[in-house]
Amino acid sequence: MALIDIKVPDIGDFDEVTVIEILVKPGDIVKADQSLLTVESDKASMEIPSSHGGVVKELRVKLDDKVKQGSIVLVLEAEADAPAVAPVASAPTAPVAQAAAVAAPVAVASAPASPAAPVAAATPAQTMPAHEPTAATGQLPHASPSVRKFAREIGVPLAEVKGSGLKGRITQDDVQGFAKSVMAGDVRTQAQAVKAPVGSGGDGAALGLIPWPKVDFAKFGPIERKEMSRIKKISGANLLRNAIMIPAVTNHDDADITDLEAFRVSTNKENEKSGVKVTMLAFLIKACVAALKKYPEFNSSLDGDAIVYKNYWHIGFAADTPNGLMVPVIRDADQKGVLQLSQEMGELAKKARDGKLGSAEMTGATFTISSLGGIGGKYFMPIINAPEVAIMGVSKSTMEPVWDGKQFVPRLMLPLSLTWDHRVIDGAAAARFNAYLGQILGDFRRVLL
Ligand code: CAO
Repeated sequence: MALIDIKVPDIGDFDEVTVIEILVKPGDIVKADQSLLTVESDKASMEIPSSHGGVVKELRVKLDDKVKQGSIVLVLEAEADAPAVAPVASAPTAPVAQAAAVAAPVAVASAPASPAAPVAAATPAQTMPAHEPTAATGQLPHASPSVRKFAREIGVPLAEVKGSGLKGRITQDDVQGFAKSVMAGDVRTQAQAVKAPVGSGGDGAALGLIPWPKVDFAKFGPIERKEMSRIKKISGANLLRNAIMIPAVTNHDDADITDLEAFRVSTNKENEKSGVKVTMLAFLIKACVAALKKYPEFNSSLDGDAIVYKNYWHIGFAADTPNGLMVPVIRDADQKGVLQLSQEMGELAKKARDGKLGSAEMTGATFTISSLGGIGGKYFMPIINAPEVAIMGVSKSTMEPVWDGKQFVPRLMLPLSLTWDHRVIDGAAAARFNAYLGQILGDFRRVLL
């Protein structure tokens, strides 16, 4: 029987990696391709498999040793006539691994498990991918590929598991323990916390937050308890997810709608008998469509690493109903005039209030407008309606003194609040979008340009 040196194979772009886990000991019988140790760079971890089957005679590395390609890991008494195999390690989970196509068949790094990350099968053409942290903490959870695989298989989000091993390393027992506590209801995963809004049963523990305050309100005065409507529960869960997951920024601006409001009032006088009242919101929809066409990233959605630009303009508008907030959608708003938009909005808002909106009338929006103008207030920060990437909040217009270069003149100013997803849109684009929208509202003939 031959003694064989088992060496570190090609480890991609990394010069040196650290031994963080030794999975075998002298005397162990190993099979070809079985993992012998786990090594880690500052970016990822991977397992070093055995190129032969046999008995481990001598370990040549210890924990925390630095090794590189060609370093001898251990000496193996190989099985008689056992053929060597090209060492290929466990499957990665990061999408980035699919893009890596390097010729050498080597160990493949594991990336943090994420529910969103598609599982890619290991292929000999893959090499160690650069790590892209997808965990909510932004930290790469320390765990061996076998533990990652196990966590993936039973659906445990590794980023939320606390490691009990060396330097906080997550072991299989930690994963099992986490799964048990979720089943027992002691712990909520982030996905569960998002499904149930914090405050309505969610305790935020999975987000590392202190518990939601539990107060016996009756101790301080008389109370009345009412269950939330179904719509409120559903919209609450969606709003919470969108508020947590989207890096959102709001830009405030004012638009001069003095002339537009005068035109709206006179149009309504002329059309009194038609029964259709032209609303400011209909003009806003039309103006927003023009701005969306000029700045298409506002009419897009994120899909993994890609941005999907939509060549249709379906505009959602927030409607206040007795049962809670609803967002009916006006389809193909670019193809409709202000009169038709006003009429459709009136019909959809009535349906929303009567609880008669069909699901087709609430889906497919590419951008949303939330108008509180009929009620009051000055600026607010609307929450983006995912998977859209922007939303326009409109407040009540007021007469204000505006400097025209020579004097202050009374102008009707409309407060605009544009919230946008910073992953897709930059602040400069948001400022331009608002400025352009302001120009259109200031002189609606620009829509024709
Ligand atoms: N500034 C000043 N006045 C405004 C205005 C504005 N920006 N927008 C509307 N108004 C006026 C209208 O001209 C109307 O006045 P008149 O009756 O004198 O003509 C009055 O306010 C009422 O308007 P409206 O609210 O009936 O009509 P609308 O087209 O502005 O809005 C709808 C329709 C469905 C959006 C609205 O009824 C609604 O539900 N708004 C609430 C939306 C909401 O809740 N958003 C927040 C979501 S986040 O929780």
